[in-house]
Amino acid sequence: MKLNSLHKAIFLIVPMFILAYSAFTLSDSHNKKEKDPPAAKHGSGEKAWSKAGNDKRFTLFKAKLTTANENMLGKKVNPQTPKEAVGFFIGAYNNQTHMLNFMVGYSDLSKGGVAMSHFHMLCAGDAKEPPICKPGKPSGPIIQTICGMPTHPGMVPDWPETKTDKDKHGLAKKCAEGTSGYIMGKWMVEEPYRKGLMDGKVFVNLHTQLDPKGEVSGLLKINK
Ligand SMILES: [Cu+2]
Repeated sequence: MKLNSLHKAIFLIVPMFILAYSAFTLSDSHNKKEKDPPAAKHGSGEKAWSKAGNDKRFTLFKAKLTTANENMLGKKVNPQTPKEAVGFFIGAYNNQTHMLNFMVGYSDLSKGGVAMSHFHMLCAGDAKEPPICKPGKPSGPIIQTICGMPTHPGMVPDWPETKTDKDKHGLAKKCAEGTSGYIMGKWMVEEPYRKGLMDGKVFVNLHTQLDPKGEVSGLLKINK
């Protein structure tokens, strides 16, 4: 089965990236206390994953990105979108430095692959949310570009006005080419979004030419 082999590939590859990223994050000069070598430095990817999961300095996140999730905000994918379109997100968030090291894998997207990708906030519209959320109105504004950017005005109507042009260029300037692939990056999560991240309100959205509003998306959930 195509999907099964994708799952296997992703779950074999991902722990190795986590391993590499954990080491990277631990050596982060933001926190001088962290002089110990990363616990996950030796051993297999599986061990690295489970050890990172036990490490209190990290919160691990996972998400499955699907076309069905695009209905979250009343969006509908194009009927021509491949039925097999799917993606995964996996990330290690350093609770001390607030750096989220991540990988987004995807498969069988529509022609052209990822045009742009962002972290969005799922806003209920209640008064207790970050200023980027519109009071009294559910919305899903971009809080950080992963790759690409809106290619023309109005393509992403919720673009935050508070962001600078520099921020708009995102964590990776260009999205990876192809209908299947992966994007890696790291995001220093700003204070207003940290609670939302922990509360499972941040989602990743992959936009394509066929589905400019989003083809697959998924909420980041803490891996327990
Ligand atoms: Cu987006």
